[in-house]
Formats: sequence, C-alpha cells, structure tokens
Amino acid sequence: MKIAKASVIVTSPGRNYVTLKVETDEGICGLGDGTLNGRELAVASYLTDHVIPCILDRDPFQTEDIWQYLYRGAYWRRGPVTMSAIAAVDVALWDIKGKALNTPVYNLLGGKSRDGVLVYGHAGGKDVEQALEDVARHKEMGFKAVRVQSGIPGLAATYGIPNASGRYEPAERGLPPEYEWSSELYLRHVPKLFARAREVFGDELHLLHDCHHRLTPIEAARLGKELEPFHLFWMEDPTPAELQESFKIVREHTTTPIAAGEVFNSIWDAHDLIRNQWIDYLRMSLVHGGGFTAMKKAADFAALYHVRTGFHGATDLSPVTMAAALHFDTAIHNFGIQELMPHSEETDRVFPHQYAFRDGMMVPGDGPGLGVDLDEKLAARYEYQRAYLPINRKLDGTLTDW
Ligand code: CS2
Ligand code: MG
Repeated sequence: MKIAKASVIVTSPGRNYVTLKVETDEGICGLGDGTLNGRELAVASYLTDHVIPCILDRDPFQTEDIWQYLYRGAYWRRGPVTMSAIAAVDVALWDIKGKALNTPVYNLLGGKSRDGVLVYGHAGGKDVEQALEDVARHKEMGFKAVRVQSGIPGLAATYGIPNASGRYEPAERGLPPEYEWSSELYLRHVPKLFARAREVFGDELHLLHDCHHRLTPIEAARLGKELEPFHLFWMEDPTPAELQESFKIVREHTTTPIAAGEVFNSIWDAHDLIRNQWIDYLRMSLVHGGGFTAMKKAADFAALYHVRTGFHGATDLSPVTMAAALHFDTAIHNFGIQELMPHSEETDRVFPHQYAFRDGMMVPGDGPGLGVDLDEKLAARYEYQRAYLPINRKLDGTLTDW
C-alpha cells in the first residue's frame, strides 16, 4: 500500500481547525489533526508546502521511519509548528493502519487496559458561588472529576471563565484581547474557592485547578501548600516550565499533585521534570507532542518515574485529537485522566465521531481506525477566521504569562 494523496483542510465551525487527510492507493483514508491555536495557518503551510511532497508514495505502515524522516530529516527539530505537522501525519497513518487491519487503534497500542477513560470537565463562574453552581451542573451530568476556576475579586476578567455566551473558549476572533492579572489577589482567593467546594461537595468529587503558568515557583509552592487540606487531583501549570528545575522548589514544599505539559512539544521539554519526579501528570497532547509514535515513548518513559498521563483536551484540539487520545488512554498502562471540554454542536457535525461520554467516563468506540470522520462539504462552509488567545498584563501594565 502507498500514500497516493494528502491534503489539508482548514475549517472554522465556531473555531479554527487544521486537518490532514491522507489517502492510499487502496482507497483508505486517514485523518490527523494539526491545529495550533492562534497559529493555525503556519502548520497548514508547513504541511502543504514542505511535508506532503515528501510523504507521497511511501508505505503508510512505516510510521516509525516516516516520523524519523520528518523529525531528523528536516534538520530543524522540535517546535510547536513542526511537531503539530508531524503529529498530523503520524495520527493519520495510524488511522489508516487501523482501517487496513480492520481494528480500532487502541488494539495497535496494546489493546484495552480499561473499560472507560476518566475525564474531567471545566466548571467556571464569575465568582465562587457561580463556579460552584457550575460544579453542581457537571456532577449532575455524571462527571466524577471537575476543574474549577472562578473570577477573582478585584480583577475584571480572568482565565477559564465563561463569557457572555455562557461558554469559555480558548481564543477569540479578531486581535488578542487583553486580560489583567495580580498574583497577590489570586493567591488570596483560590484557597477560599476550594474550601467552599469541599464544604459543598464533600470529599468524593475529584477537583482540579489550572494556574496557567502565572505564578513564580515560590508563589506556586505557597498555593500548593494552602490547597493541601482540599486534596486536589492536581494543580496544573503552577509556574512556567522553560526552567524545569523551578518545579523542584514547588515540589519540595507541597504534596498537592502537579500537572504540566500542555505547551510542550517534545519529551525533552519534560525530561528533567519526569526523571526528577517533580511532576505527577504529563499533559502533552498527541497533536502538539508529535503523534502516537512520539507520545507512546514519552508515556513509557514517564511510567518509569510514576508519572501518569493527563492529556490536554481543550476545544482547540479537534475531535480527531480527542478520538486519538481516547484510543491512547484506553490502551496505555500509566493513564491518569483525560481533559474533556466538549466541542460545539457545529464542530461535532463537521467531525462525526464514534466516541461517547457515559457516566463520567469516555469510550473511543470499537470501529476500525480512530472512528472519526470529516464532512468536507460542511467543513467548506466554514472559512478560516483570524482568532487569538488573550494576552495578560499585570495591574501596572507589564506583560505577563498567559
Ligand atoms: C487550558 C487551555 O485546557 C487547558 O488546560 O490551559 O484552555 C489552553 O489555554 C488552550 O488550550 C490553549 O490553546
Ligand atoms: Mg491548562
């Protein structure tokens, strides 16, 4: 079997997605996601102009060799654009393998290790009580794990809080909006949020929180320590991770579990974090981490150090990545949890899929390949729309981490 054709489809059913469709000479099609939020067209061009010409006529079963060819062969290694493009190819080829062998992708990754994948949903509100109402709504829907974010008294708007439409979307159309930030106000507020959450919901519900890379290591250490009585499932991205050793400071002060990695694109971004056991959960995703071929190795490496996976699953990762993640989560031994931010109905219509949510868990479906499709006619109706993540400034105007 040979790769006969490959094309990139950019569509915007509510938000932008970049999808690679690979077709073989035997008529089998595979899909891969190459969406990089706010930088989508760079990946589309990388694929169309530089990658597709190099993969035509190759054997789609040779995922290891093709991965190495695109990674080592390019000379310029790593980076989110490169790795998202490699992931799109890799995931599409695994989809083809599954379809050619008439088996779900999880069977190619080791088979089922569990019946369902534990997922966490996003609860948010402009203040504590509104956030708790949203937690209650998630509990009613069946969620066993919920991430909780709330507005901070004294700050006009902050990360993860639903907008006027009632949804929180990571990216807004037009140029980047600006949010304001104060670590002081945030640190004062968050322990109160979780104290109330435990008071109202008791001990059983898993609670998570995302700090979104905004604290210094010692501030993160303080927060982790103050959250200890509320037994969080994890505290995410407590501090930026370029300097991996800063996690040592956080780790040495607190037993609150730590998750990091949604912005990583290579295992080298997490090498020290893992081998020093400074984190508990690796958030790298299949789309930004280079696909199944790379992430299987990353997960196996993490397993040696008791680190489990907790893949990124915000709406800017397309249903193709969600399907791929669920196959991966079903198969690997050191799975921890999967993020689930449901896509809009428009997006789900463009990407019909087999995966489903049942009683706080997700299942990938048992059809061949990934079990996700792309309705190209419908996709063509939604043109690309420029959109960006917000940027963040301290109260004195200094640009800070988003
Ligand atoms: C977030 C995301 O889901 C998460 O944990 O941090 O909302 C993130 O900001 C976006 O996916 C970035 O594209
Ligand atoms: Mg996050």
